[in-house]
Amino acid sequence: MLPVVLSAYGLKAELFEITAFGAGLINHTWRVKGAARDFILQRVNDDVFKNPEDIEENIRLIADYLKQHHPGYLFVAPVQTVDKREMVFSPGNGYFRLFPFIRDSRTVTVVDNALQAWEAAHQFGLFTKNLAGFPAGQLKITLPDFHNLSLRYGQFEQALQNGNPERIRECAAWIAIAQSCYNIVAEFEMIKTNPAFKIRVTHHDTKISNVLFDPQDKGLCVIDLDTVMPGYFISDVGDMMRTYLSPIGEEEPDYRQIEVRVDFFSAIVKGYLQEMKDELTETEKTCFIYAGKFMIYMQAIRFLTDYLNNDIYYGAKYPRHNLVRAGNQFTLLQRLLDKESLLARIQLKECAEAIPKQGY
Ligand code: GN1
Ligand code: MG
Repeated sequence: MLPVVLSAYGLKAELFEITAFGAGLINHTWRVKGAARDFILQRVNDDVFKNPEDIEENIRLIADYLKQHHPGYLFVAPVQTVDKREMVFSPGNGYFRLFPFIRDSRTVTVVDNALQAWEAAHQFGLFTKNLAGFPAGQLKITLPDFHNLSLRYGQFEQALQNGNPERIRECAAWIAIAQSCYNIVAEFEMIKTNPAFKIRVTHHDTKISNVLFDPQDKGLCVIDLDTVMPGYFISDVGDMMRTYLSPIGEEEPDYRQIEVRVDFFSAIVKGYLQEMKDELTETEKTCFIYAGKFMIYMQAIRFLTDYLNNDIYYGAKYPRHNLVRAGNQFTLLQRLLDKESLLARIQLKECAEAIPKQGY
C-alpha cells in the first residue's frame, strides 16, 4: 500500500528506506528516508478521526495565517500531492499524509532535564500566542468533546453500567478512587461557565514527543496538529504536567518510580508564561496545578473506562494493559496532590515574576 501512497506524491518507494516511527497510540507513522530527501508519512486513524479532511483544512487555515502574520515561525505543513492535495485516500487502506522531515531535528520520549520542559512549554505557548489573532471558531472540531471532562466522566459512569462485569468487580478500588476525585469534574463545570477562561487555538496533545528539538536541545517547533481545535489552556499545560513531571511515563507498571519533579513544574510554568503572560487572564494564572489535575485525572479515567469496556479504544498489548496505565495515572495524580501546597507557592512566585507588559 505504501508505494501507491508515495506515488501520489511523485515519489518512487524503492528509492526510500521506510521504517515504523514514533510511539503514538492512535495514528501509524513511518520515516521515509531517501538519499536526498527525508519524510514522515502518517496514516490517520479514521475510526477516531471521523472526518480526516477536517484536519487538513485546519492545518491549511493555520499555515496560511502564520505565513502571513508570523513568517519567521517554523510550521511543518504537509507536502502536497502531484494533484495539489494535502491528503491521499487509498481505498481499503485509509487516509495518509506526508511531512518533510526537519533536518537535524530529533524527538524526545522522556523529559530528562528541566530545560527540555521549559523549551517544550515555550514552544506550545508560542504556538497559541502566534495564533491569538486567528479566529479560533473557524477551526473544524476534529474530535468532538475531546477534552470535555464532564463527558469523559459520563463515559466512565456508562462503563460502570454496561462494561465487563468481571473487570468492574476487579477494579473496585480504582473505581472508588476515580469517584472520590469528582471535585476535579465539578471544578471543570465551573470553568466552562466562567468568562475568565478563554477559548483559544489549543494543541490538545502536548506530550514531549510532539516537540522537535535541535541537536543542542533547543525547541524548534511543535508537530502532530490533528487535535488543534478551540480549547482551554488547561488542556495544553495539563498534558505537559501529565507527561513531563514524572521521570517515567504512563506505560510503567512499577508505580514506585512515579514522581513529581518540582523543578520541572517551575520550568513548565516559566516556559509557557514566557510567551503567554500577556494572553492569560489573572484567573487562568491561578490554574496551573488544576491543569495538571484535570489532564492526569482525565487520562486515568479514559484508561480505566477503556479497560472496563474491554479495551475497545486504546487496545492492549498484554492482559490488563489499560488497567496498568490507569493505575499509573491515578498514582501520578496522588503524587501531584501530595505536593500541592509547595507547587502553589511556586505557581504564585512564577506568575508574579512574569509581569505582563501592561504592568509597566
Ligand atoms: C493518544 O496517539 P497519541 O499518543 O498521540 C490520545 C491522547 C492521549 C494519549 C495517551 C486522539 O494520543 O488523548 O493522551 O494517547 N489521542 C487521542 O498516550 O485519543
Ligand atoms: Mg497525537
